[in-house]
Amino acid sequence: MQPSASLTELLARRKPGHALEQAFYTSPEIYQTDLEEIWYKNWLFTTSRAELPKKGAYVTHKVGAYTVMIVRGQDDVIRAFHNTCRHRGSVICQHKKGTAAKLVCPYHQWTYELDGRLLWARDMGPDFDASKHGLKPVNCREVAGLIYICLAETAPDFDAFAETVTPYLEVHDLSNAKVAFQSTIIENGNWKLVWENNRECYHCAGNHPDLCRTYPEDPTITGVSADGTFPEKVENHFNRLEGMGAPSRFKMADNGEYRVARMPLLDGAESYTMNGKIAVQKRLGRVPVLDAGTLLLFNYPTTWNHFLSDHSITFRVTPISPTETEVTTTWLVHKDAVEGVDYDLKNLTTVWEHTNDEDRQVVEDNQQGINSPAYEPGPYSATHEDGVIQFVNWYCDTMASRLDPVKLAAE
Ligand code: 3BY
Ligand code: FES
Ligand code: FE
Repeated sequence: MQPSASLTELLARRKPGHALEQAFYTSPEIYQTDLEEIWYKNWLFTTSRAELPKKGAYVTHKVGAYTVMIVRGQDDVIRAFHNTCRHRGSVICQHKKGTAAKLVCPYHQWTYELDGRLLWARDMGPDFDASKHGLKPVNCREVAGLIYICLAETAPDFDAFAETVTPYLEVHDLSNAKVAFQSTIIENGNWKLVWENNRECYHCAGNHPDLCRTYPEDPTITGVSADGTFPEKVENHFNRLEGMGAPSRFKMADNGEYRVARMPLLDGAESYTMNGKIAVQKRLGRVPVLDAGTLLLFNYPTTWNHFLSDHSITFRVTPISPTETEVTTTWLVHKDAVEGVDYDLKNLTTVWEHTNDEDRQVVEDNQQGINSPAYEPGPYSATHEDGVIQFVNWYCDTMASRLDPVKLAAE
């Protein structure tokens, strides 16, 4: 296949510790290969149980050429299906989200049960076997209220991730959450630039005045601790919170795909608000102290998250084109918290609304500069950008192994 041959070359000649060559951020062929080798094969975070609050609730999600619906059944099990009718292929759910008693195709009204079985198809003749025309399932797993899908026929292992993160997430009680607010923005940049930006705080002091009131610029907080050690202050935080029953210690997957750690915020800060105090009085979760910091979870290629002592925030990354990426941010609060009584929506969302917009701007400027023929990949700061180096290594290693599995197996 032509594009993968040249991509293999580009991967082979890349300079470690440096930004990638232009084509990785602009080429339609590499974008297509990213979709096929990563987005159509990995587990992808899509939504949370809180976004599907009752039986029949659904959300749809587009990933590359696929459109998927994620549905809460009569049995409260959350399932995912390809959003393409088994008659002549129309999309079934036309909306981003909603609630339905049955899944009815808008074209000729073939009607499916929430578990995907075809219930009704008008005048299809005596030989028609409805049981052979159920919706095509998509792999779907839930971990502590977070819903992941995988578009591959055979999904990679999910259990190791689920086992690692479940104890960390349990104390945040996401099954008792509701959505307080959701924002979706398009960043005019390649999805890898969105990630590279997320994986460092080298840019924070210069771009995030509101976030920097509470979030430490310290690279050991955002990064991946290349040498495996943490400053005494962070170690003390891990020990203090673990002693109170809130798992906190830094853990990362062997292949670098995910990392979890409960990190301290700046001295005295409790949550991502302008004054650093908690935003929600009826708190989500059972974290024993207000200054528990932020439980950071990233899982490539779709999500980074902040789980706080009073609320939680999920972020979902979706590629739209070689130079456009959607970022959906969801603020989760306790299901019984009342807006205007237990929390003020503006107070809850301001810091990350601003931060997202500031990140959009730097990602778009980054893309614009990379589009220039004069662009030349520069070196990452080993001190401040070890998280970026780690992301780029994960991306390149994953692509190389999937494009040339035979060679890798022989090594
Ligand atoms: O969202 C994150 O994980 C961090 C917080 C600050 C900017 N970003 C590096
Ligand atoms: Fe769905 Fe005809 S395409 S009912
Ligand atoms: Fe940022």
